[in-house]
Amino acid sequence: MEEILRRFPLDGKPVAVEPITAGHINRSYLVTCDSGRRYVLQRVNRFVFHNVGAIMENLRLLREYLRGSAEAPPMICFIDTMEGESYAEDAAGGAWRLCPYVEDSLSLLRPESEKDFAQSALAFGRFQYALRDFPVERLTETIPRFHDTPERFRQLRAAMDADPCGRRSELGRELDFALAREERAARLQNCRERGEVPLRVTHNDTKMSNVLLDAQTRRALCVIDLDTVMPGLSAYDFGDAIRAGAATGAEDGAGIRLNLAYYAAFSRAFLSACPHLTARERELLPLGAWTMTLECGIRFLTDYLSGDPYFAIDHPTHNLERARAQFSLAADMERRRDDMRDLIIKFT
Ligand code: GN1
Ligand code: MG
Repeated sequence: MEEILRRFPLDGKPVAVEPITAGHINRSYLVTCDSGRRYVLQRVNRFVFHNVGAIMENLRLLREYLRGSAEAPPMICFIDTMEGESYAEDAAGGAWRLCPYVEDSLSLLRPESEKDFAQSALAFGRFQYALRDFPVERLTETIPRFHDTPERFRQLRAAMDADPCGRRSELGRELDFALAREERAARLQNCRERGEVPLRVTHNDTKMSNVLLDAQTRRALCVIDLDTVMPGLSAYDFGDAIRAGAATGAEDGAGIRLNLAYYAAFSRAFLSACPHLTARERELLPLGAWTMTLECGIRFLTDYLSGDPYFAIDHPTHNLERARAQFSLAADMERRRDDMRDLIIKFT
């Protein structure tokens, strides 16, 4: 890592490097220099992101666009290498990038109050609003068909057929649950394909931990983890945030349900930050929450069947527990469908 750090223009000499454990995909480290300056060094997961250059180019385009806009939310800037590259490659083909650590900030795994969660809604909502006129076709899809739920079902079926670890036989109930919902789970994608809703610049990974809060005031400072910023639907960002934050427990927690008060707090703030959404987009937000939850469960289940090549796990059945938790949350959303719809109407 010393070798890699030498390639970046640091303010001082690095004296400590500690792993940051949040996040299932990239590996991140907190770097402290003798000057007191701190940085985040990150190794991008190339199994997940095949084209690191495209990610960095997307970020450059967004930054350039937002620089000129008064209402623009702040964005973290990566620091170019000494050779002027946006990331450094190591001998093993690893891709490393560096950004300043935002001092006095917090990244919460889950919201600790309705206020925290509403702050994340404002941050993601403002991000989407500030980019409402950005020409989406200029962005590269860093992971093609990322929230194409029917495609996620195809990947699940392929994993069921291949069954490389012999885990399929353990999964009766989980597979039944998912497959029984395949048709409804395709609705959002169908709306996209029929052009019922506009393609927006979306973040696509809107968990609470991807917003930095001011440690004192707990107001949102900025959104982070912009690797999956791509053309998408507003319902993806609303939906994934609800999936991750409006649950009664952790992402892998047994029997989690929908926290309706958190759902309400998020909806109110998100709608206030996104006055540009069309009536049809607003109508699809609850379906987005359910679809993102089911889809995430399917992705965890597919990874479990495949021997866990994608998501970092803490123990062998972790992805299975995550999938079960997401399905439990999706089932509860089915029971709360009317409430979810009514709250969107109320805050419109
Ligand atoms: C991954 O890397 P991280 O933790 O921000 C994943 C998201 C999932 C999330 C589930 C690129 O996000 O799509 O919703 O885990 N990111 C990617 O916690 O696949
Ligand atoms: Mg991410």
